[in-house]
Amino acid sequence: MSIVPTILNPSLSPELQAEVNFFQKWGYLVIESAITEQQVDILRQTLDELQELVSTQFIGELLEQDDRFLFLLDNPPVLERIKAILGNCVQLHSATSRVTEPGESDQNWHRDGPWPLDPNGTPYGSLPGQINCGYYLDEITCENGPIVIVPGSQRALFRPPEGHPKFPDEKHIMAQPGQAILFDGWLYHRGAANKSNRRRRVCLMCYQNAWMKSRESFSGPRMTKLLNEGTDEQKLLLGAIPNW
Ligand SMILES: O=C(O)CCC(=O)C(=O)O
Repeated sequence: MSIVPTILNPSLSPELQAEVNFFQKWGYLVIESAITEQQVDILRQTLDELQELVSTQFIGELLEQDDRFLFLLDNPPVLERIKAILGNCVQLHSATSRVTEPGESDQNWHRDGPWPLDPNGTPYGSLPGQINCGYYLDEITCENGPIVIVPGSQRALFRPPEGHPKFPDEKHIMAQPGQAILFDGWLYHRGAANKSNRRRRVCLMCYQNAWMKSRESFSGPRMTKLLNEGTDEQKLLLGAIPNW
């Protein structure tokens, strides 16, 4: 039997529909209680152990690194929103962690992909549907570096400016452990400088329409096992359908 969903759009409660409307307008959404305190502790512990081994700012293919990251793939509070926005045919683009050390400077404004944007899409639709989900594992403050966004910029025809000049309507999100911060990959965004004396840790799970190209191949041993033994939804998320 095919793992492709038979219905594209899930039916939404009024509350979920309101969240979708907010995301569509502003390009971001804060999900409360996306993971439990225990899960936050597990992610911190796992990431710290991993950092000891690799000591790089970014770790890619995060799900391949340790079983304790696996629950992030189809974490219900997040996946429910992702499917409400993108429809049921979704896949993972990448799973990454980023550890920003004290003294690290401001990131530049960026979009996550190079695809040009037109708010009207093409005559047939086709906006790039990619949503990143940040699980910030440390309480974010002005000191350790909020994620800075320009709400609504996901539909701007033009690319963000170079560097990190101030936008009058920029928003500094003080993410809290336990929350998940969803943002459209085409939203202008950047992490602010870490002026504190502690590391700032985030796991980033990026989802997209299942027909888009993923950055990761999901071909290591852990992902291969999930592709063989996981649920239909996990298989779809890992791109089990090799071509369309
Ligand atoms: O560090 C952050 O808050 C944002 C990370 C980010 O935008 C990225 O890794 O592309």
